[in-house]
Amino acid sequence: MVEQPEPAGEENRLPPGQYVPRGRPVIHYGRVPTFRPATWELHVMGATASGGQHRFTWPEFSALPRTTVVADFHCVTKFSIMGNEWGGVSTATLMELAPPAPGVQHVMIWGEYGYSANMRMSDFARPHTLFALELDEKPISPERGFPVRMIVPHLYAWKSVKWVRAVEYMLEDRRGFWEERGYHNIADPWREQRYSYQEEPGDGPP
Ligand SMILES: Nc1nc2c(c(=O)[nH]1)N[C@H]1C(S)=C(S)[C@@H](COP(=O)(O)O)O[C@H]1N2
Ligand SMILES: [Mo]
Repeated sequence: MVEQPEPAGEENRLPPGQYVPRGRPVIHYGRVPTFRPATWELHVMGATASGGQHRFTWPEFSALPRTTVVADFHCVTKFSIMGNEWGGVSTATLMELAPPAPGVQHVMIWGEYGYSANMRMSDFARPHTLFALELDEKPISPERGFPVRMIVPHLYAWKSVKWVRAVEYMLEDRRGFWEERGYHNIADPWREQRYSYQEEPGDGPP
């Protein structure tokens, strides 16, 4: 079990400007895709160590060892959902099976329909970042990303890509869907990195 990223205590668990709503909102752009287990694949591509693409079928991916992460979830629209229990495959497990080339410092996560989010390798590789298949011990629901979504609890939730289909290792940083549309390249809620105009040199691609 991987516990909450910092701060772990009950106090000051809410990042600046966030509130806890009633219920658990669902938000995404576009339609909920249909899961087709026979054709579903997760691709690991770009700057891999082998130079080739790795593919995991649904039977392969769903059989990988799983971990549990308890973490809060912070949307840039200011709601936070506290204490979610996610079950899934750690990014460490994926990186062992499909390692990046030396020098890879950035990654793009791709969802269905071309949704994407970029992050630094250091954020992707944190111990509580995972490919979640379960929320509160049940398979995650279709509208929350079934069968697999990314969970990056220490960054704003648009980085937690639902319906993940590919991981692209990148030698240079590139902006994903919201990062191209005015949102912050790094997206640390504790520093309120909401919008790209707040970026400082080195936070994002020029
Ligand atoms: N594929 C995909 N993933 C996505 C989104 C999206 O539009 N498409 N929206 C993101 C945003 S902005 C948020 S706040 C969370 C919402 O997750 P939830 O519906 O489980 O609360 O999903 C993120 N993942
Ligand atoms: Mo969001």
